[in-house]
Amino acid sequence: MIEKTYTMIKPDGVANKHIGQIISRFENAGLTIERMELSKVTKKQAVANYAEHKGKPFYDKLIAYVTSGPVVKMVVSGEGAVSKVRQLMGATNPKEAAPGTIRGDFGLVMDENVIHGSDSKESAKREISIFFGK
Ligand code: IDP
Ligand code: MG
Repeated sequence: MIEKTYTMIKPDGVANKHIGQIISRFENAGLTIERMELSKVTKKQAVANYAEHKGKPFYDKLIAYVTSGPVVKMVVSGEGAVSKVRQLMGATNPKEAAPGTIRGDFGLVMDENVIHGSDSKESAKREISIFFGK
């Protein structure tokens, strides 16, 4: 079934000039870029997006990092888009992410791991509305 997901190239991915290669990977995987915006994440958006992590030891650093510079916010669609994007991203920790995945190839450390992608259809719906409105 065709579905939508939210994905975002994080500040390190933009700063290290990986935008083009990441978008190419999505398109080569048959996914469609539906919406795209280069801008900063507001504090409010960051807090809403990462609500599930509030109180964890890395939370404050995560919010500071994700709001630190421009990101590329995207809505991507396609067959199984949520899991396809998660597969292309690779494991959360770049040190454990397989070669050939976005985090495996472009990431260095857990704190700055290149890309975000919704983890379920429900998260996707919520996150699309946080970043692009209803
Ligand atoms: P995900 O991005 O692969 O879905 P989550 O567990 O949802 O991973 O964590 C959200 C983000 O929080 C991660 O992408 C990473 O930037 C950061 N993060 C998660 N766990 C840690 C940690 O143990 N140390 C530092 N940062 C972390
Ligand atoms: Mg997550």
